[in-house]
Amino acid sequence: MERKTRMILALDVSDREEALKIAEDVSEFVDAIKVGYPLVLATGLEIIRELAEFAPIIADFKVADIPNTNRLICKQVFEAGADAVIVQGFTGRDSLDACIEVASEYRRDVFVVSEMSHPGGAEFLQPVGEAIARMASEAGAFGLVAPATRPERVKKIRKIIGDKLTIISPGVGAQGGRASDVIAAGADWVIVGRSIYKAELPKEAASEIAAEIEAELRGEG
Ligand code: NUP
Repeated sequence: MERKTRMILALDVSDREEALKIAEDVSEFVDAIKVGYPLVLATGLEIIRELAEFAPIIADFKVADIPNTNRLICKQVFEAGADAVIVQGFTGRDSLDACIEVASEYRRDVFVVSEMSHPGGAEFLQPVGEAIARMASEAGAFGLVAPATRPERVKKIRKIIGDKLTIISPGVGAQGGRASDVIAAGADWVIVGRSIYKAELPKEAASEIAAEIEAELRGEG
Protein backbone atom coordinates (compact mmCIF):
# COMPACT_ATOMS: atom_id res chain seq x y z
CA MET A 1 0.00 0.00 0.00
CA GLU A 2 1.49 3.32 -1.02
CA ARG A 3 1.39 6.36 1.25
CA LYS A 4 0.12 9.08 -1.06
CA THR A 5 -3.13 10.70 0.07
CA ARG A 6 -2.87 8.92 3.47
CA MET A 7 -6.60 8.25 3.36
CA ILE A 8 -8.56 4.97 3.30
CA LEU A 9 -12.23 4.93 2.37
CA ALA A 10 -14.46 2.81 4.64
CA LEU A 11 -17.13 1.73 2.19
CA ASP A 12 -19.94 0.63 4.49
CA VAL A 13 -22.80 1.01 2.02
CA SER A 14 -24.99 -1.97 1.22
CA ASP A 15 -25.75 -1.40 -2.46
CA ARG A 16 -23.36 -2.69 -5.14
CA GLU A 17 -23.97 0.09 -7.67
CA GLU A 18 -23.60 2.78 -5.04
CA ALA A 19 -20.39 1.20 -3.76
CA LEU A 20 -18.86 1.07 -7.23
CA LYS A 21 -19.92 4.62 -8.03
CA ILE A 22 -18.47 6.09 -4.81
CA ALA A 23 -15.26 4.07 -5.26
CA GLU A 24 -14.79 5.38 -8.77
CA ASP A 25 -15.65 8.94 -7.72
CA VAL A 26 -13.18 9.17 -4.84
CA SER A 27 -10.42 6.81 -6.02
CA GLU A 28 -8.00 9.66 -6.75
CA PHE A 29 -8.19 10.76 -3.09
CA VAL A 30 -7.71 7.41 -1.37
CA ASP A 31 -4.79 4.96 -1.09
CA ALA A 32 -7.07 2.00 -0.29
CA ILE A 33 -10.68 0.99 0.16
CA LYS A 34 -11.79 -0.84 3.30
CA VAL A 35 -14.72 -3.22 2.95
CA GLY A 36 -16.42 -4.94 5.83
CA TYR A 37 -19.45 -6.95 6.80
CA PRO A 38 -22.12 -4.42 5.75
CA LEU A 39 -21.05 -4.39 2.09
CA VAL A 40 -19.86 -7.99 1.76
CA LEU A 41 -22.90 -9.51 3.48
CA ALA A 42 -25.20 -7.41 1.31
CA THR A 43 -23.53 -7.93 -2.05
CA GLY A 44 -21.25 -10.98 -1.81
CA LEU A 45 -17.52 -11.51 -1.64
CA GLU A 46 -17.12 -10.79 -5.38
CA ILE A 47 -17.41 -7.09 -4.59
CA ILE A 48 -13.78 -7.23 -3.45
CA ARG A 49 -12.53 -8.00 -6.98
CA GLU A 50 -14.82 -5.39 -8.50
CA LEU A 51 -13.56 -2.68 -6.14
CA ALA A 52 -9.94 -3.75 -6.52
CA GLU A 53 -10.07 -2.08 -9.91
CA PHE A 54 -10.05 1.28 -8.12
CA ALA A 55 -7.69 0.78 -5.17
CA PRO A 56 -6.06 -1.87 -2.96
CA ILE A 57 -8.66 -3.54 -0.74
CA ILE A 58 -8.49 -3.98 3.04
CA ALA A 59 -10.98 -6.58 4.28
CA ASP A 60 -12.22 -5.48 7.71
CA PHE A 61 -13.47 -8.78 9.10
CA LYS A 62 -11.88 -8.27 12.54
CA VAL A 63 -10.91 -11.92 12.52
CA ALA A 64 -11.10 -13.19 16.11
CA ASP A 65 -11.06 -16.98 16.37
CA ILE A 66 -8.84 -19.94 17.18
CA PRO A 67 -5.76 -20.31 14.96
CA ASN A 68 -7.25 -22.95 12.65
CA THR A 69 -10.44 -21.00 11.98
CA ASN A 70 -8.44 -17.78 11.53
CA ARG A 71 -6.31 -19.59 8.96
CA LEU A 72 -9.40 -20.75 7.04
CA ILE A 73 -10.96 -17.26 7.12
CA CYS A 74 -7.79 -15.48 5.96
CA LYS A 75 -7.35 -17.95 3.10
CA GLN A 76 -10.86 -17.14 1.83
CA VAL A 77 -10.26 -13.41 2.19
CA PHE A 78 -7.04 -13.50 0.16
CA GLU A 79 -8.50 -15.90 -2.43
CA ALA A 80 -11.26 -13.32 -2.89
CA GLY A 81 -8.64 -10.75 -3.89
CA ALA A 82 -8.14 -8.65 -0.75
CA ASP A 83 -4.72 -7.05 -0.31
CA ALA A 84 -4.94 -6.95 3.47
CA VAL A 85 -7.09 -8.20 6.33
CA ILE A 86 -7.93 -6.63 9.68
CA VAL A 87 -7.77 -9.02 12.63
CA GLN A 88 -8.34 -8.65 16.36
CA GLY A 89 -5.32 -8.91 18.61
CA PHE A 90 -7.08 -9.87 21.85
CA THR A 91 -7.35 -13.52 20.80
CA GLY A 92 -3.62 -13.91 21.44
CA ARG A 93 -0.34 -14.61 19.70
CA ASP A 94 -1.18 -18.04 18.26
CA SER A 95 -4.33 -16.74 16.58
CA LEU A 96 -2.44 -13.76 15.17
CA ASP A 97 0.45 -15.94 13.99
CA ALA A 98 -2.02 -18.06 12.01
CA CYS A 99 -3.24 -14.95 10.13
CA ILE A 100 0.28 -13.71 9.48
CA GLU A 101 1.37 -17.13 8.19
CA VAL A 102 -1.45 -17.20 5.64
CA ALA A 103 -0.84 -13.57 4.68
CA SER A 104 2.81 -14.26 4.02
CA GLU A 105 1.92 -17.27 1.83
CA TYR A 106 -0.20 -14.93 -0.28
CA ARG A 107 2.21 -11.99 0.11
CA ARG A 108 -0.54 -9.89 1.67
CA ASP A 109 -0.78 -7.78 4.82
CA VAL A 110 -2.30 -8.08 8.28
CA PHE A 111 -3.51 -5.14 10.36
CA VAL A 112 -4.16 -5.80 14.06
CA VAL A 113 -6.75 -3.89 16.09
CA SER A 114 -5.05 -2.75 19.28
CA GLU A 115 -7.80 -0.49 20.59
CA MET A 116 -11.15 0.49 19.09
CA SER A 117 -12.32 4.03 18.36
CA HIS A 118 -15.83 4.05 19.85
CA PRO A 119 -16.48 4.97 23.53
CA GLY A 120 -16.82 1.28 24.46
CA GLY A 121 -13.32 0.71 23.08
CA ALA A 122 -12.00 2.29 26.28
CA GLU A 123 -13.79 -0.26 28.50
CA PHE A 124 -12.04 -3.56 27.84
CA LEU A 125 -9.62 -3.09 24.95
CA GLN A 126 -7.77 0.10 25.89
CA PRO A 127 -6.19 -1.38 29.04
CA VAL A 128 -4.58 -4.14 26.93
CA GLY A 129 -4.01 -2.05 23.79
CA GLU A 130 -0.34 -1.41 24.37
CA ALA A 131 0.38 -5.09 25.02
CA ILE A 132 -1.48 -5.96 21.81
CA ALA A 133 0.59 -3.37 19.91
CA ARG A 134 3.83 -4.94 21.23
CA MET A 135 2.63 -8.43 20.34
CA ALA A 136 1.69 -7.32 16.81
CA SER A 137 5.13 -5.83 16.38
CA GLU A 138 6.88 -9.00 17.59
CA ALA A 139 4.67 -11.17 15.40
CA GLY A 140 5.58 -9.19 12.29
CA ALA A 141 2.21 -7.65 11.43
CA PHE A 142 2.16 -4.96 8.77
CA GLY A 143 0.18 -2.50 10.83
CA LEU A 144 -2.14 -1.60 13.66
CA VAL A 145 -5.64 -0.14 13.80
CA ALA A 146 -5.68 2.63 16.43
CA PRO A 147 -8.33 5.26 17.26
CA ALA A 148 -8.48 8.67 15.57
CA THR A 149 -10.91 9.62 18.33
CA ARG A 150 -7.96 9.49 20.77
CA PRO A 151 -4.90 10.97 19.02
CA GLU A 152 -2.98 10.84 22.31
CA ARG A 153 -3.34 7.05 22.25
CA VAL A 154 -2.06 6.92 18.67
CA LYS A 155 0.94 8.97 19.79
CA LYS A 156 1.59 6.56 22.65
CA ILE A 157 1.26 3.50 20.43
CA ARG A 158 3.57 5.06 17.82
CA LYS A 159 6.17 5.51 20.56
CA ILE A 160 5.87 1.86 21.53
CA ILE A 161 6.14 0.40 18.03
CA GLY A 162 8.53 2.97 16.52
CA ASP A 163 8.58 2.90 12.73
CA LYS A 164 8.34 -0.87 12.48
CA LEU A 165 4.58 -0.99 11.90
CA THR A 166 2.14 1.23 10.07
CA ILE A 167 -0.93 2.69 11.80
CA ILE A 168 -4.32 3.05 10.16
CA SER A 169 -6.76 5.13 12.13
CA PRO A 170 -10.57 5.10 12.03
CA GLY A 171 -12.85 7.56 13.79
CA VAL A 172 -12.41 10.67 11.65
CA GLY A 173 -15.49 12.82 11.06
CA ALA A 174 -18.65 10.97 12.11
CA GLN A 175 -17.00 9.66 15.31
CA GLY A 176 -15.48 13.05 16.14
CA GLY A 177 -11.79 12.67 15.23
CA ARG A 178 -9.85 15.08 13.00
CA ALA A 179 -7.70 13.74 10.18
CA SER A 180 -4.91 16.29 10.68
CA ASP A 181 -4.71 15.61 14.44
CA VAL A 182 -4.23 11.89 14.06
CA ILE A 183 -1.75 12.22 11.19
CA ALA A 184 0.19 14.64 13.42
CA ALA A 185 0.01 12.03 16.20
CA GLY A 186 1.75 9.46 14.01
CA ALA A 187 -0.89 7.63 11.95
CA ASP A 188 0.11 6.64 8.43
CA TRP A 189 -3.44 6.61 7.12
CA VAL A 190 -6.82 7.79 8.34
CA ILE A 191 -9.90 5.69 7.64
CA VAL A 192 -12.99 7.68 6.70
CA GLY A 193 -16.46 6.27 6.11
CA ARG A 194 -19.67 8.22 6.66
CA SER A 195 -18.11 11.66 6.21
CA ILE A 196 -17.45 10.63 2.62
CA TYR A 197 -20.08 8.10 1.57
CA LYS A 198 -22.95 9.95 3.23
CA ALA A 199 -21.89 13.35 1.90
CA GLU A 200 -24.02 14.89 -0.82
CA LEU A 201 -20.86 15.08 -2.92
CA PRO A 202 -18.52 12.29 -1.79
CA LYS A 203 -15.77 13.44 -4.13
CA GLU A 204 -15.76 16.95 -2.63
CA ALA A 205 -15.78 15.56 0.90
CA ALA A 206 -12.83 13.27 0.13
CA SER A 207 -10.96 16.09 -1.56
CA GLU A 208 -11.40 18.35 1.48
CA ILE A 209 -10.06 15.77 3.92
CA ALA A 210 -7.16 15.00 1.57
CA ALA A 211 -6.33 18.72 1.44
CA GLU A 212 -6.45 18.95 5.25
CA ILE A 213 -3.98 16.06 5.51
CA GLU A 214 -1.71 17.59 2.88
CA ALA A 215 -1.66 20.91 4.73
CA GLU A 216 -0.79 19.12 7.97
CA LEU A 217 2.09 17.28 6.29
CA ARG A 218 3.39 20.54 4.81
CA GLY A 219 3.38 21.96 8.32
CA GLU A 220 0.50 24.34 7.74
CA GLY A 221 -2.04 22.38 9.78
O1 NUP B 1 -11.76 0.78 16.16
C1 NUP B 1 -12.31 0.76 15.07
N1 NUP B 1 -13.20 1.74 14.75
C2 NUP B 1 -13.83 1.79 13.53
O2 NUP B 1 -14.62 2.71 13.31
C3 NUP B 1 -12.02 -0.23 14.11
C4 NUP B 1 -12.66 -0.20 12.87
N2 NUP B 1 -12.35 -1.13 11.96
N3 NUP B 1 -13.58 0.80 12.59
C5 NUP B 1 -14.22 0.83 11.26
O3 NUP B 1 -13.85 2.04 10.59
C6 NUP B 1 -15.75 0.84 11.30
O4 NUP B 1 -16.25 -0.46 11.31
C7 NUP B 1 -16.08 1.59 10.03
O5 NUP B 1 -16.01 0.70 8.92
C8 NUP B 1 -14.95 2.59 9.88
C9 NUP B 1 -15.27 3.97 10.41
O6 NUP B 1 -16.35 4.50 9.72
P1 NUP B 1 -16.95 5.98 9.98
O7 NUP B 1 -17.13 6.13 11.44
O8 NUP B 1 -15.94 6.95 9.42
O9 NUP B 1 -18.23 5.98 9.21
